[in-house]
Amino acid sequence: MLDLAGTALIAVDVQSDFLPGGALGVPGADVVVAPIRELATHVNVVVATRDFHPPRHCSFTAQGGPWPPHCVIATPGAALHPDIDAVAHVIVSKGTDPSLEQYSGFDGTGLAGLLRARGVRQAIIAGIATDYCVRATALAACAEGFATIVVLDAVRAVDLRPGDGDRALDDIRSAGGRVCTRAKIVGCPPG
Ligand code: VGL
Ligand code: ZN
Repeated sequence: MLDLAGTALIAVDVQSDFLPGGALGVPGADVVVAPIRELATHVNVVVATRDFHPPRHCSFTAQGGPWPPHCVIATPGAALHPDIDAVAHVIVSKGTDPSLEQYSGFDGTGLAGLLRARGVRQAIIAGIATDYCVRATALAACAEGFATIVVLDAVRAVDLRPGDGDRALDDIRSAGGRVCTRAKIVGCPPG
């Protein structure tokens, strides 16, 4: 059981388009929902980030980017999973500027200041995808000075190249973050 005083849970991009069946569906990613819901009951602040793109975002293949269109504003694919929406105190949108990619929930969103203003010193990070937005958000949390913990059993990777997810976790550890199971964080089996 970790000391969870002054802790925020950041649920990264648990959205229809990143869940199985979505435009950029990550296999098995729906497993993140239950542990996130459970962790949400132990922390002071729950943040949900969402990828929230205009129709011709620079990350889309038609614009020369690497991804099919996904998480387009005002489409069902952009919707947060309802169970995550239900527990979030703060929703942070990113990737809303057509010409900017923002994998990190801290990138230009004011999230670090918002968390500090609420007395947060520690960030527990979970969600999708380990090798993109979870990685970027966790590295930024470390750089902003938050004690950072990624929940091993509440993240899933795209793994475009095999091992990308594991390498992302190594990068987070190298930056001073920790990677722990949900049970290790809250010290008990799921309720
Ligand atoms: C993400 C690819 C493109 C993510 C966002 O949330 O990890 N991945 N846009
Ligand atoms: Zn995106």
